[in-house]
Amino acid sequence: SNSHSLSEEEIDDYSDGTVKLRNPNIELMDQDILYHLALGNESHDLKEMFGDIKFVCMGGTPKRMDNFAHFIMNEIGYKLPAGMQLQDISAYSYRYSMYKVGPVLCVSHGMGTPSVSILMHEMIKLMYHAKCRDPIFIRIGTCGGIGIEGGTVIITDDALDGQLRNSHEFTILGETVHRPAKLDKKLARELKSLASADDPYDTIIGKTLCTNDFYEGQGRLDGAFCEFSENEKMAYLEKLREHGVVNIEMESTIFAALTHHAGIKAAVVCVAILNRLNGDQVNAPKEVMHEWQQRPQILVSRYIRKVLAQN
Ligand code: R2B
Ligand code: URA
Repeated sequence: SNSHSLSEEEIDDYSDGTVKLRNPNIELMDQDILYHLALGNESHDLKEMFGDIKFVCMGGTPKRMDNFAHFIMNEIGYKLPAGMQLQDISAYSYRYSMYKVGPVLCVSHGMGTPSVSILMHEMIKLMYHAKCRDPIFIRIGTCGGIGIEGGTVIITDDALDGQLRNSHEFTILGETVHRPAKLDKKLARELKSLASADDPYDTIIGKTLCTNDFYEGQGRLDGAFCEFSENEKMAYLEKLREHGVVNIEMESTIFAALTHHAGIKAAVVCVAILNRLNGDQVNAPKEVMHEWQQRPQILVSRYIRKVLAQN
């Protein structure tokens, strides 16, 4: 047998692209129930159901992911068997919703870090059980722009926590643990390259601030509570801007940290639904909002089509 252990790079070279779990307990269990997805490796043939997944797209709301599933079905020309409708695979979890369109899995993740964290554990285990090869995870979301107009598409290059650290802070057995919130820079640049000069909006790359709250946590004056002045709020947003932060949302660090920890390539693409330098209330008309929310989907669809055309 080998006298030296393999370096991480060597393991990568020999790996078949399947997702490895950094948890020795799972393979010793006689069954693994993915409770919040209403799936399990004994109750379902996960390899048969999900083994061909190449792209996992996540967004906050069930409706947006249902919408994305139908959109991407049309974009990649995927046909359901005659008489079939897209089914919410996780309907009986009553937590998240999940739609499969050929190699694309569309999943809702709810709002904020805890909701995304639970989902990521189960999605990464799902990739493992299903023996998916080199799946790519992409979050398509909404955000507040900082000096960036509503309707602008923003690709995250670095996800920062509320203290501007490029990591996600976990509390595990009562101890604080930091994991790097790293996204795939090459994937971010590739997504950016798919923006078209003909798009009637801008697509930019920048740093994203991830907070644990929408109101006080994002420096809003319009929550149920506010104990800072408008000047203090504006000074804070200005400080963020000087730091290169272009948008604020609530999931990027956990999404980046857990995909990176699992060795999965990931990207975050959000549309700004307001410019926080102009206010706090989200007041764009619903038709405008609907059109804006399709923009990250259009970019991700171009990417998926490009990759599928190469294979
Ligand atoms: C963006 O929008 C939600 C808050 O309105 C939150 O999930 C986020 O990151
Ligand atoms: N999502 C956020 O987290 N913040 C905003 O301002 C808008 C959407």
